[in-house]
Amino acid sequence: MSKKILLINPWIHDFAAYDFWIKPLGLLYLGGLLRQNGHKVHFIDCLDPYHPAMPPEGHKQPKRHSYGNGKFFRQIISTPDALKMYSRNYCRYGISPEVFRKELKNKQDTDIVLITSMMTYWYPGVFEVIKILKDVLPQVPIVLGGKYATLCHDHAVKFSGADFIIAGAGEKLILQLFHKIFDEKPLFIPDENNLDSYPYPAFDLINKIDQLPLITSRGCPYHCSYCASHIFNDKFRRRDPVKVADEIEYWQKISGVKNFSFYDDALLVNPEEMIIPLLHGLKKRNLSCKFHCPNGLHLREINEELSELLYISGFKTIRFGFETSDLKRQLQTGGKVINEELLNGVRHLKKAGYKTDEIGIYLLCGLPGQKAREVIDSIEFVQECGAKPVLAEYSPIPGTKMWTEAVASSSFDIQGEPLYHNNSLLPCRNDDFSYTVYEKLKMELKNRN
Ligand code: B12
Ligand code: SF4
Repeated sequence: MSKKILLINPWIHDFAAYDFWIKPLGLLYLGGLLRQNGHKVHFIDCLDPYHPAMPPEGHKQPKRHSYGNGKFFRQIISTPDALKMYSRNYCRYGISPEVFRKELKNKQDTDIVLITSMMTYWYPGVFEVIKILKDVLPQVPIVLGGKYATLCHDHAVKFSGADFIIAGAGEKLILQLFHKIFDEKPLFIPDENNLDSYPYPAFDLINKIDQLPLITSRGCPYHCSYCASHIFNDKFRRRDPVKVADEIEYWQKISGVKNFSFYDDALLVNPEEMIIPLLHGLKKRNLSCKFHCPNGLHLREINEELSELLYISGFKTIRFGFETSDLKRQLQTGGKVINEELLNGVRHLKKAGYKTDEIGIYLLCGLPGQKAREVIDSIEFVQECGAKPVLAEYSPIPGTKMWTEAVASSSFDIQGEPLYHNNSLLPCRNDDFSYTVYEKLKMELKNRN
């Protein structure tokens, strides 16, 4: 029998948060699948920057940009005890709890709630949602999944208050859970080896679509020691580029959306398998799109042809994962890129028309044992190549190869308290690469731009 399902994208609690094309893609994929199985799906997005009941009187609307990124609503809240040593404001990003409660009160006939979770250190926003749910809809079972629920599974089981906690890709597991709780045999089970058998995400549930996330693959062929990609997907699987183009065309036709963000771990790898046919396909369909890649792209694949194709196809925000110019560390951490590839890549991108400021190069800083000199050299190398360095503070992740080293090097209890995974704390900083050095570098980069 058809069930009423409520999907919830929880608040972010943090010192800072910016909507860098953030959408709960995994949760909305599950929404699409459950709908295909005959259920009714509703959605509350605690991060909705356009919620009609917001902002409360006297407060401002968050500033948004035409590409679909921008600020969230924000309220200062009390800092958790573990972070009290910081004097910075700690905030709840998203709609107010009053507005959330009101929405819940209108959903008394809900049979089950599904909550997603993103960064491990954002769990307090998830817990607040669960606490309110237990108050307003006390009889309704709560299922928690997503990044935090997977990477800090034991912590979530112990402290979240959710009734069911699911680790990893949710498609198969949520159908199994429905069978267990409601004795519901699935009407439709997608083929995990064929990503195109997954129904489209339930994007129509988004209040106002200003951009949509896309994913053309799951997983990554590399295994970098600081990255959790393999924990979510042990194999690299891709969609058919024609089916991806169909999906882009579909969403553009029904919602008019022009801005899309790619969430892939390895969008450009083997370009002839995906990005080249995809972009040629879109060109034939005469679609006018703008693409944004806030998650790092691979530099190895960037040649003259691909650079031109990205430029003329409307890739407006391009960021690349370079991480460090130190060859030894490049090889030790997974070998996804070497210096020569950055140099050549930037040359091709510039020739295609991109300007220095448009080519963002992520540099990981605050890695266990990393010296300030390595970060400074990396910044200088990126600048010499003619691109823009973007510092990405290392967030230690349980289950990754680097985790043991991170635990040993951090002065924070990162094993016991996920709040200390927060990249903005620089959890694995040391006396040489200290917070002061980091702030100085960050300021210098800001002043240059
Ligand atoms: C896209 C992305 C981003 C986007 C935003 C995405 C978003 N939705 O918010 C951007 C670029 C902004 C971003 C930023 C950062 N990110 Co990021 N990001 C990702 C990425 C590549 C993909 C996430 C995704 O949507 N995947 C696609 C969907 C389909 O998968 P999914 O969300 O996992 O959903 C599935 C399951 O989890 C599950 N599921 C999900 N919800 C639910 C709910 C229920 C009820 C159930 C049953 C199941 C379930 O089923 C889904 C379908 O299979 C992941 C890496 C990865 N491979 O997952 C890193 C990742 C999440 N990011 C990470 C990091 C480190 C960062 C940064 C800190 C990087 C930095 N140093 O600057 C910043 C932090 C941002 C900030 N502080 O504001 C880490 C996590 C760190 C942590 N401690 O939690 C990850 C894991 C990458 C890594 N290094 O290993 N990121
Ligand atoms: S290439 Fe990127 S996504 Fe793949 S394992 Fe390395 S850091 Fe993770």
